[in-house]
This record gives sequence, structure tokens and C-alpha cells, in this order.
Amino acid sequence: MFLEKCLETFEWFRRFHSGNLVFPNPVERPKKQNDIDAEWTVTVESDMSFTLSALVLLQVLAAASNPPARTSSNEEKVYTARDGTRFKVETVLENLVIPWSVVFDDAGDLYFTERPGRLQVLRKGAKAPLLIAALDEVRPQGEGGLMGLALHPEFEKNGYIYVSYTCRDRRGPANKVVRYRLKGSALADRKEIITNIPGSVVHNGCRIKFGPDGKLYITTGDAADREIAQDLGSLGGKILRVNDDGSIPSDNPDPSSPIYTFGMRNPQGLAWHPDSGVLFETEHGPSGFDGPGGGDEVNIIEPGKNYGWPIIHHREKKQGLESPFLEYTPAVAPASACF
Ligand SMILES: [Ca+2]
Repeated sequence: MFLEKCLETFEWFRRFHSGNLVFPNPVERPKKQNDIDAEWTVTVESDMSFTLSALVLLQVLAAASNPPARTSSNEEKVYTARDGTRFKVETVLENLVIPWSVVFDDAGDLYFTERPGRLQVLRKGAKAPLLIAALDEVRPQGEGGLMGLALHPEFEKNGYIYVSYTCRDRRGPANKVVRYRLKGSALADRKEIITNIPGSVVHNGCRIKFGPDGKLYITTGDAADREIAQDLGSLGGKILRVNDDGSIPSDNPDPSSPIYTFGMRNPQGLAWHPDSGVLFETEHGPSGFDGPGGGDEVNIIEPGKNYGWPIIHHREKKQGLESPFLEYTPAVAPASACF
């Protein structure tokens, strides 16, 4: 099931190092935890107890700005992990500017965001991407900009496409989730799904994914204001859960609030186990300025629970708070996750 599932789930990672977008193709099934001895890092955890057969964490590397995207010469590289697992890596597009989310539709077309504000699609078999939109409201700054991207579970029928991004409101930086209907290769029927998510130059969360329950899950960061993660009056430092139109599901922990869990610092990875349906989340730990370095987390997410930030971090424990399922010091900077 392992990395083949990664291919099936269509959530792929961004290679920031040279502005390229690359896809790892499994050559052999990994057997145990390993590090890839390549310039990018994939940490694989397997043989975990009840649910975690394979969780892939994806590391943020340096970004680069380059000329317009074009397809590559299809150069392939094979990397070998310490346990002998081999990965074939094919460059699909290059000269992108901080590609952040990558999603395939059922037809095999590849939709992706670039953080400065572009939404593009690479049609299956096409040589170059097609620009769908450059979103004017996006305010790229620091870690913020156009980030999350999700297609409605019935995208092929209704054309709904969701994006999350950093903008500005009266008080300064903020984040929001907006839904569009894709008509041809243009966006129409703009609808704000959720607004007033705290924003900053750092810790903007913004991963958005539909769960197996058909609800939209949204990660939000603490926007460099760590106390808001414990404030149920703020949407920052949370995982949010809404219906596809932005309304609040009646079975949320508080049926009057989109807050699903709280006490998060800067979560940017969401992945449901394909068999059990258990939700895993990845989260960036303290960076030195707001706590000891490291402390990156993988959490098992259950509704209504408090995941601790900033009261506890790293492997600390406290009654009533959830400690991470996995913890990484030094940091691995988990940017996304998939099974
Ligand atoms: Ca935590």
C-alpha cells in the first residue's frame, strides 16, 4: 500500500530547492523508517501500531524565483534510501515560483498554486501549464500568499475549486478560504467560505483538504501570536471543519463554531489513513524565537481536543492536553503529509 497510496491520493509535494515540481515514483516498497540520501528529504514511518502504515512528511527547502514555467527535458533521477529503497524522481515542470499545493482531478489534470498568487493547471499530456488566474487579493509576504488548494469531492460535476491565501483586512494580514467554480479554464461564482483567520508574515497554516466525510478541513497557524492557539474566540492555531459552502457542520465539537481542534502552532499537513480513516496532522515546532528549536509534530487528530501549544511543546505532557504521536528534534519542517 505504501507509497503507491501516495500516487493514488494525488497529494504531492513541492520541491522548492530549484523552483521545480517533481514527483517521486516508488521503485521498491520501503520496509522501515529511513531517510532519503538526496537533496530533498522524505521521512517514512512504517510498522506503527494500529493505523500508521506509511506517513510521508515533506520538507520545505529553499525557494527560488525563475522565468516562466515550462516542462522539463524529463530527466529522471533515482535515489536510494539507507535501507535500499529506491525512488525514481521525474521533473514535471520547472521554473515555478514557490509551488505550494498540487492536486490532480479524476482526468489526470494537475492543478497547482504558486505562492505569489497564481493558480495554474497542467492538462494531462500538455507541454506547458495554463494560467487559470492570478488572484489580485493575495498578499504574498514572508511565509504567506496563495497556498492551499482543494477540489470538491464532486469537482467533475460542479467545478468547485477552493483556495486559501493571505490577504489584508482592516487590521493587517489575514487568511481566508474562497471557493470558485471553474468554467472552462476561468474562475467564476466567487464565494468566501471562511474569513478572519489571523495572518502574519509567518505561521499562516492554510492546508485545506476534504475529508472522507465530505467536510472541508482547514489548518490555521498562530500568526506569531502564540496565545491565540488556546483562544476559542480566535480562528488562529486551529484545525477548522466546515461544510462545502462554509456553513458549520451540526456535528462539530461546538455546533456554533468551525473549530475542530485547537492548541496548534503552524499545522500544514493533513492526511487520513486510507483504511482506518484516522486523521493525522503535521505541525511545525518552535523555531527558537518562540521556544526551543525542533519539536515538529505528527498528531492524531480527534475532535474537540487541545494539542497543547503554547502550554506544552516537544514531548512535554500535561493532563488534558495532547502530546504528539511523533516528535522531531532537530526540526524536519513537515510541510505536508500523505499516505
Ligand atoms: Ca502540540
